[in-house]
Amino acid sequence: MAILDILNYPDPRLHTVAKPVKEVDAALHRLIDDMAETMYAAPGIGLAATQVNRHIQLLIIDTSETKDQLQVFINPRITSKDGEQEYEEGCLSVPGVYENVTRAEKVTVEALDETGKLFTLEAHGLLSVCIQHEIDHLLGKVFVEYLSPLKRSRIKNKMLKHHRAI
Ligand code: GNR
Ligand code: NI
Repeated sequence: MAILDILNYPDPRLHTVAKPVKEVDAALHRLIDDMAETMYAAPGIGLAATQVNRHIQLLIIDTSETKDQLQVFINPRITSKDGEQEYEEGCLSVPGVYENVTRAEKVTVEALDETGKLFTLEAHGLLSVCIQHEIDHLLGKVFVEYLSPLKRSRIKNKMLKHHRAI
């Protein structure tokens, strides 16, 4: 296993639209393992392939307290959305920034699991937020794009300054 580099906002590669996964093979399993190690080490509760500069429709999530309930979503599709909730979101690609975002309260998602089997999941609360946040990454969208232009430009400047300091 290996820890992968995570792209930082405003890296333009974060706006790449991911392509569907064609085959669930050994190379994909290796990427899933590496992404899991990267997510747990960060630590984070979700990671999209986009964030590690792999532009395929793959995301992983573990919202459990025990950090032993990895959920793998390949070629995910949201088939229904219901209600609204506001949640203070963070992102491994925008370190140190936490802002409220309003999203659907409930989502139904269809995806393939790590064995290539289709499953359907109804998610609420944090899991629902996380699924929507990760699917946005696959569409090339970062959560700061839901904020006002002023907030977003302040975050962009903060990130660029931080980068220069290294
Ligand atoms: O670790 C993460 N925490 C989090 C908190 C609130 C809403 C969404 C998230 S996802 C984030 C990891 C990440 O950046 N995934 O793309
Ligand atoms: Ni994120």
